[in-house]
Amino acid sequence: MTNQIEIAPGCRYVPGFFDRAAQEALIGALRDVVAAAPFYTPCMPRTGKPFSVAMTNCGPLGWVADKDGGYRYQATHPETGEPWPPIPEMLLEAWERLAAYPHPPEACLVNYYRPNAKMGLHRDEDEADFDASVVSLSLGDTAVFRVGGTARKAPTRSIRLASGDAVVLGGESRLAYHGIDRILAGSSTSLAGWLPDGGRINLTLRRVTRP
Ligand code: MD3
Ligand code: FE
Repeated sequence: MTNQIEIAPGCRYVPGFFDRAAQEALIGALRDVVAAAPFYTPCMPRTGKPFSVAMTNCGPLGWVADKDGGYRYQATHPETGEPWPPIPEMLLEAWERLAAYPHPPEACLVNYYRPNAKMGLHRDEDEADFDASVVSLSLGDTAVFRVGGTARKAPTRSIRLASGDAVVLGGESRLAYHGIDRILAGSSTSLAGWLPDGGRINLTLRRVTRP
C-alpha cells in the first residue's frame, strides 16, 4: 500500500490511497448512488437545526438524523422511502484493503460539504459494533480534519484531508472526538464535472450490527 501515518493511537492516515483515475471511477459510481438516493439535509435532534452538510447513503443501512427521531441507522431514504442503493464494488474492495475486518461494511454515509459547511466535534457511537474500524475516503476540496481523544477535552490535532486520501479509525481512535473545521474552497478540481460549486465529498464505511 501507499504510505500510512499513525496520527493518533489507532488512527491511520493514508494519503493518496486513490489515484486520480480511481477517484474518477469512484465519482462515476457515486453519481449512480446519488441518482437513486438524492442528497438531503438532515436536522439536529431536538433543535431541528439543519446540518450544513448534505447527506445520503448506500448499503443495507444508512445513517440519518432528524428533529424527532434522533440519530439512527435505517434501511430506507428518509425522503423517498426507497431502500439505499448498494455499496459500489470499489468501495467494498477499499474496505477489504483498509479495514482488515472479516465482515463487509453495512453502511456507507456520503457527506457533501459545500464550501462553507463544517462538522462539529463529535463521536461516532450509533453503531452496535465498535470492533470494526471506520474507513473514511475523501474526494474534492481539501478539508481541515481535527481528531482528539475519547474525552471531549483531550488535546486534538489537525490534518488536511485531500482528494483521494483515506483515514482508518480503529482501536483507541474508534471512539475519539473528531470533526471538520473547514473546507479549502477551490483546492481540487476533481468534482468539477459533477458538482458545480465543487466542495468536498467524504465517504465513511461502517459496520453497524455485531456480526
Ligand atoms: C474519528 N465525517 O460522518 S471522516 C462522520 O470528513 C464524520 O465527513 C467526517 O465524522 C467527514 O461521522 C470525518 C473521518 C472520521 C470518521 C469516523 C471517525 C474520523 C473518525 C470515527 C472515530 C474517530
Ligand atoms: Fe464522525
